[in-house]
Amino acid sequence: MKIDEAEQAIKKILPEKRFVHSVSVSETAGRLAKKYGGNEEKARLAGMLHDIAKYFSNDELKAMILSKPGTWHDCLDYSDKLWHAPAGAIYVQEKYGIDDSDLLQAMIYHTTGRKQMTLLDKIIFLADYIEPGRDFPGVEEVRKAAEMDLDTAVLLELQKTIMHLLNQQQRVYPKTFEAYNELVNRHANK
Ligand code: DGI
Ligand code: FE
Ligand code: FE
Repeated sequence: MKIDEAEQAIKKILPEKRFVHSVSVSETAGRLAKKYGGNEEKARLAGMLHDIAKYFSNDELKAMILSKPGTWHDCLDYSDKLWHAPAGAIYVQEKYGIDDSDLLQAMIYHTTGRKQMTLLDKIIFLADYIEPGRDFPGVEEVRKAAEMDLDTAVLLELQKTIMHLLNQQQRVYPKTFEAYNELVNRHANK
């Protein structure tokens, strides 16, 4: 699928605000890929598509997630805000025949992160958080980190997300902790 086609597709599916966010994540992801030696085209495509399932109903999301075997099924036991990520990957695979597993994985884990994140996982995870339209406490710190070092920025984002969830007394998906723990270790050993 070409980026223009993806843009046209999400324009039909998503409300204006989410469409603008997706285009912005796509651009930010392309920029990060260029900076950190990733595949720019793939990063832009993954960014464009990452939230494609954001407005499907919970029943639809659940059915899509269960339609394929996968280690992400456990997200159904956590916040329903997590569900659009794996469901989106399943949707683009079925609907557009996208079979690039690197791209699909980056979509699946764009909300939570995971252990052993690939370069593309990190780029999409970060681009989603720091795209210029985002405005929440702490985002500027992560933006600055993203200009210096990718892992430092991803770690900071994980830390802020976990703290936010704890402050709201919400559950934290274990893969988010796993991603955080792994990066903290790597950091300490630097
Ligand atoms: O889809 P977006 O709004 O662009 O961004 P997202 O996919 O990162 O956001 C989904 C929301 O999920 C975000 O507000 C944080 C929330 N969330 C709920 N439980 C968890 C969680 N995020 C993580 N990383 N881990 C959780 O367990
Ligand atoms: Fe999302
Ligand atoms: Fe997003």
